[in-house]
Amino acid sequence: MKIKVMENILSSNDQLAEANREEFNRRSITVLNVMASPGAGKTSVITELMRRLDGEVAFSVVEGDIASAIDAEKIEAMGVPVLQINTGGGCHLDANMIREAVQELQPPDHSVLFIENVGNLICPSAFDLGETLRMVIASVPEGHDKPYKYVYMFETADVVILNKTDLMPYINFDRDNFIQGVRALNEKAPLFEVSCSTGAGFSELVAWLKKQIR
Ligand SMILES: Nc1nc2c(ncn2[C@@H]2O[C@H](COP(=O)(O)OP(=O)(O)OP(=O)(O)O)[C@@H](O)[C@H]2O)c(=O)[nH]1
Ligand SMILES: [Mg+2]
Repeated sequence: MKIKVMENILSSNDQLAEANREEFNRRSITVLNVMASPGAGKTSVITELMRRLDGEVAFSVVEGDIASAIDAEKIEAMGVPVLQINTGGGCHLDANMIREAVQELQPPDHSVLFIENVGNLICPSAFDLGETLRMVIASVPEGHDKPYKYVYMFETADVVILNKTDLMPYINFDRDNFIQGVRALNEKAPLFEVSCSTGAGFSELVAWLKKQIR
């Protein structure tokens, strides 16, 4: 019975996600669903990308957290339109939340919308939001084994980012093993190794993002 309920929830979410996707396509809005563990660097990567592309394209951001507006305040301080969703305990965003958020935010045509999902590597991957691209961020302190454990997250990624590479000298992180784990699940997604602290790897990531903008 429980499985049936879950199937119904997912299929109604898929319908709403498809409607979101149609609207994003019609209005040429590039939507990135940013997913990662708590603290892996979702907000840091989003803010660094927006800083580097400042003036080249319009941005808006939806922030998903169980509680607080800490991340939304950081985005607001940059002068970027932002809407915070508090899920009140829910471990992921869903397509209906994004539909309502977009009605309120009204991102302009040809803009980029970042959706920072709730921090975890499990639930967010099961819920299509209607995004253009799924961005999955792993970070060095979490360890190289994450792709082997959180398979669906890495399997369905359109781009994988390894953040906090500046910490590589201090942490027992097997880079080759991490890359092998990602590639065993996902041959296509580009993989960028970056550091929000030093800026390493960002010029390549920015060049990739520019090519995705519609
Ligand atoms: N050393 C180092 N620290 C980083 C890097 N990127 C982010 N951090 C730090 O890691 C911490 C978490 O970064 P956030 O960007 O807030 O991570 P998040 O994934 O948005 O976190 P939640 O929204 O709480 O899930 C902050 O203290 C950042 O300053 C990096 O490349 N190197
Ligand atoms: Mg954050």
